[in-house]
Amino acid sequence: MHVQRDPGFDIPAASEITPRAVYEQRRELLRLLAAGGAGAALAGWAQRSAHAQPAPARPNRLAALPSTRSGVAGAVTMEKPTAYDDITTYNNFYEFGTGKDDPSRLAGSLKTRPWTVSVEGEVGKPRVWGIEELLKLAPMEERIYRLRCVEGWSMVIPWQGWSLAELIRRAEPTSRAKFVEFHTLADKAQMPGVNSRVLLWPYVEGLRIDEAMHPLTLLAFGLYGEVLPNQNGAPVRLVVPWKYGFKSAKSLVKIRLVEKQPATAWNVSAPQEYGFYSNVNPKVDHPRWSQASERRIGEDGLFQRKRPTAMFNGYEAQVGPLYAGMDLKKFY
Ligand SMILES: Nc1nc2c(c(=O)[nH]1)N[C@H]1C(S)=C(S)[C@@H](COP(=O)(O)O)O[C@H]1N2
Ligand SMILES: [Mo]
Repeated sequence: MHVQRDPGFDIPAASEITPRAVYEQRRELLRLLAAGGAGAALAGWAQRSAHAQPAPARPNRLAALPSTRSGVAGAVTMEKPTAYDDITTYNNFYEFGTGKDDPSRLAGSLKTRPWTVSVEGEVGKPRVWGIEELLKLAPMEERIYRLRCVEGWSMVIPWQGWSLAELIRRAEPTSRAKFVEFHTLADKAQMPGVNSRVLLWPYVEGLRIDEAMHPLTLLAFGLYGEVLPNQNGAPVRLVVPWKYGFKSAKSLVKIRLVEKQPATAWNVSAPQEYGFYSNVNPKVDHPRWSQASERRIGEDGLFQRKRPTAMFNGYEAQVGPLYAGMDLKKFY
């Protein structure tokens, strides 16, 4: 028999499969049902399960962003989500500096209202969307994705968002639209890192159109049931779970459909290190870092073993067909 399993993780302990909050919600539901009034109990249950992964209570909570679990194949990993504190204090967001704690210390200066995202280029219906319009464009889904950084670490992040395809479809791409370019904000007044020359600003990323239209490609507005903290790319960012983290551009302002493969910020800065595709691939090493295994943030005890990295970050069943027949050593 062929046993299907998520290749991205070793079988987790039972305590990892059911996060405590979800387990306790279930217990509460059973208790309410036993006490009678099943209708009211179920209504309350449905509402609460809109936050399957609640953010921890703390003084400065961000606005709630309710969502329901995604039905997209592969969108919810069974792996234990990384702690909210780790996800929001260990960041790469070079517009605020290159240190891991720079974004959480300095991104408070980012103004996320008003905010617009322009969808343009090879489309029949170009349009500038206000952030409030985007928040209502499609039902918010909870997706729990692995994120693998090319530097050799990974996290599991519960996002709120919807498939980027929803937005692209509404723009009506022309037959010449072969790639999608993502431009992020580069404002020296709000972003101290933009004064440095580490990268060519603005930060630009790109996908092939079929990658951009894949249901797993996410436009994210929140994490842990709240709007995105600035350091994670507020108010809206891309998340492409089968590619290295740098493809998931933060604080998007422009989405441009184009005919030719775009030049991307990382590919321009170091072409031997960062290819256009940048699919997670344990068999193709980065010149400075092995990609065969990874360190899970929050698990870094002295004796913590490294986890093996899975092909396409564990999303091979869903996205493998996009690359049928391609030499992934050449198209890295
Ligand atoms: N605009 C912008 N987006 C960015 C980056 C950046 O420096 N600027 N860093 C990327 C990298 S290298 C990673 S690993 C992820 C990290 O996302 P996180 O901080 O939400 O975990 O964001 C990506 N998106
Ligand atoms: Mo990264």
